[in-house]
Amino acid sequence: MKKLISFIFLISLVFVDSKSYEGYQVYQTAPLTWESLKLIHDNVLRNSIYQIWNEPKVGLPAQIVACCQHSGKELANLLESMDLRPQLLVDNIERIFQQEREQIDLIRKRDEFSTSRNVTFERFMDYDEISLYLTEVAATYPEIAQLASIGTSYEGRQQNLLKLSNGNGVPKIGIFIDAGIHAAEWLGPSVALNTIFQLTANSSANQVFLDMADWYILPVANPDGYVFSWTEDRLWRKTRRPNEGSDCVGADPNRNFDNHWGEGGETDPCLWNYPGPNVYSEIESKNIADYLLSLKGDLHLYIATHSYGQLLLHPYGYTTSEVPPNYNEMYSAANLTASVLESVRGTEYTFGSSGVVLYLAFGNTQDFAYEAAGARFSYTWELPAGGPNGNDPPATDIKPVVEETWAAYQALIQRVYDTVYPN
Ligand code: 0X9
Ligand code: ZN
Repeated sequence: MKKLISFIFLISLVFVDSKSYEGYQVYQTAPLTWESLKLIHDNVLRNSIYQIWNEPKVGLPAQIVACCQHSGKELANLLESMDLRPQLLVDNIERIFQQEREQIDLIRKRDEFSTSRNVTFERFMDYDEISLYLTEVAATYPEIAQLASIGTSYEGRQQNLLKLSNGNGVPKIGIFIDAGIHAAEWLGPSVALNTIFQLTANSSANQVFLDMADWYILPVANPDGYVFSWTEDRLWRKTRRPNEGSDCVGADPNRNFDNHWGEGGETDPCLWNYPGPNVYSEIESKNIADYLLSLKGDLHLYIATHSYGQLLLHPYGYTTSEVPPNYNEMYSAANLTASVLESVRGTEYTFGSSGVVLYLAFGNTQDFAYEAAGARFSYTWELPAGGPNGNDPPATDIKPVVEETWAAYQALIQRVYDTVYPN
């Protein structure tokens, strides 16, 4: 009983004192064109009083956060002046986060200690729970699973990576999957954890994918940011390194890689996509880069897991005036993957070169893995959204998403394998 009480006390501590989004609103625009996307970038997102709810994408409505009613009205007027027909989508973000927290607490209480060393897809898992699960997998399946840290974060947390390999001598492809580089995107780690679950606890059904591939899975690429998004600010995206001369903390680790770094010209640390003061100012990005480079020659498929947008993006992200040499290969594999995703339960993904489908992004992991680490197939995988909530879906949607994603992985991996080892 004493144990139970201290456990309940502990979990209630997790959510104490976090930033409140009471009164924060989300405005949604009409679907964007190239012109209006540019207007949004130049006139709205460059103003750090507005926050992004999701990244604006051509063909989709933009969703922008303002606090609170007063600047909500100003935002609405600004969007109106751009002819973007703003509508109030969420009138109090805190209510959504409140429900999410209650749901997590409820399931934790229901499961008490029983699942503390297990994985769950009924709710999101925090950093410690994920670390514990990875340790447990490595201990339970020592013949195929190895836990390693690729390095230490700014605040001293491990970037835990699970390597899965049966080393049976059949030629293999190398697959690297990361998630959680953007802290607030909680759905990504769940997908990474399901991949681990499928290849271990469910290995009899999935044997073939261990025969075909060595897997390197990094479920929480940005641990400090991830912890901060659980304890302090649910919408936190970046790392947690303080910036000299600014109150704004961190940089976008997905803009900090040594591949066309900083060409977007963002120098304000308060921006959502601030690339940092220099290449690899963020130790988390440097650790990932070093690990990817160590796989060079053995790396065939790279997947950066993000949420959200239902997009399968491949290089280049830094230019629209050129396509990569094996564009057709990557495009066609994305096409196949999207068709499987649709076949499971109708989820429609858009696919193509990142810079064309989405927007230019410099110094990102997908271009780095492709150009510097030699991944023949390299994708940014933007998972589905949470309906009108935007952002991450309610916990009840985690299962269907991880399931459809696993089905799609199977087709993609077979395709990559057949391309690398034809006949
Ligand atoms: O902006 C990003 O880093 C990714 N989108 S997110 O909404 N998860 O932040 C997309 C990166 C993909 N690459 C390019 N757009 N070039
Ligand atoms: Zn992201």
